[in-house]
Amino acid sequence: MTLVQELAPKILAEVERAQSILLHFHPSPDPDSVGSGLAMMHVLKGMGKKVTVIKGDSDIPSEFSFFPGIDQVLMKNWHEITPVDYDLLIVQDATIARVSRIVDVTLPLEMKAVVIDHHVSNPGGGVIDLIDTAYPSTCEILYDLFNEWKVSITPEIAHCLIIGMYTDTGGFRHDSTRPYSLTVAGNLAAIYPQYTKSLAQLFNSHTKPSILFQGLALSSLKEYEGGLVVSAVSYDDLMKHGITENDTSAGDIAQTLKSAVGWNVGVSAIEMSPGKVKMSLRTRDSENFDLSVLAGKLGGGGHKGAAGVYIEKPLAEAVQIFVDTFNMYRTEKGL
Ligand SMILES: [Mn+2]
Repeated sequence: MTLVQELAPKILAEVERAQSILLHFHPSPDPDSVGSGLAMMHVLKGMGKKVTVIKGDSDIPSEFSFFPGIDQVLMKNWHEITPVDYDLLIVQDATIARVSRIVDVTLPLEMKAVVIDHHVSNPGGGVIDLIDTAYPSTCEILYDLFNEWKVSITPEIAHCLIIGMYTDTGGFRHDSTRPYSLTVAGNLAAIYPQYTKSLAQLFNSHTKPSILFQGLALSSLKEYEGGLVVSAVSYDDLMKHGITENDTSAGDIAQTLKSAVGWNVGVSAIEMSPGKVKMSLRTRDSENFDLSVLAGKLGGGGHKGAAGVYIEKPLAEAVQIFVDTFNMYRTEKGL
C-alpha cells in the first residue's frame, strides 16, 4: 500500500468533518503551489465544502491569470484573516511555517492542519502528513489522492494539475520525473488538451526589468574553487534599475550557471532588502553536491539538485558565509 492510499481515507475524513477549510499559496508562489491550491479548492467545492484560498505573502504573478479559479482567491495574508474561523488548514507544497515568511504561523487550537508535500526538508507537524518525496510535484500527489477519493477529474482540475506538474519537473526534464509522471500528464492532457496555451502564456511573460536583472546577474559572476560560481546582485542595483522582487528569477539564473561544463554548483544571490539575501542553488552533480544538505547547514532547504536559503547579512558577507559553508561541505565529503 502506498502512503497516498494509506492516508487518502484519513484526509477525506478530516475534510468531511471540517466546517470551513483554509488553503493557501506559499511565499513567491510557483505553479505547483497555485495549481495544487486551486485544484484542491475545485475538488472541495465540488464536495460542497466551504473553502477559502488566501494568496499569502506574495502578489500573484499576472502570468498566472489563466489558472481556473484564480479570481476566487482571497487577496489576504495569514495575519489578515481570522484563523479561528477555519477548522482545517490544508498546507500544500510547503511547511506549516512557510505558509508565511512575513509573520509567525501559529495554529489556533481549533484548527487542524493536513500537510501535503513532496519536499524532503518538510518536517510535517499536521494531524496528517502526506509527505512523499518520490513525487516530483505536489500536483502529482493530488492526482493520486483525488483518484483514491474517486473524484472525477474535470478540465479545470486537470488544467491546474498539469501546469504544476510540468513546471516542477522543468518540463519533465529533472531527474525527479518518473515514467509514471508522464502517464499522469498524458491522462491530464487528454482531459484538458489546451494546456499548451497556458504554458505559452507562462513562458512569454517576462517584464523588461526581469531581462535587465538577468544581465546584471550574469555580469556579476565570481568563480570559486570546487566548481562553485556565484552571481550576486545588490539591493542598490535592483533599485537603480527599477527591478522588483517579481522581476528577479534566482532559480533561472542558478539553472543557467550550472549548465556550464565545470561549474558544478550555481548560486544566484539577490539582496532583496538591505541586509537580507535570497540564494537559489542549483547543481549539475547532485550525487556529489546534495544541495538540501548544503542549504540545510544555513537554515534553508529544498531538494538534492535545487535548494534555497535566506541569509540575513549584507550581500558580500552573505556570499562569504555561503562560500565558507560550501568549502566546509567539500572538506567533509572529500571533494
Ligand atoms: Mn512543488
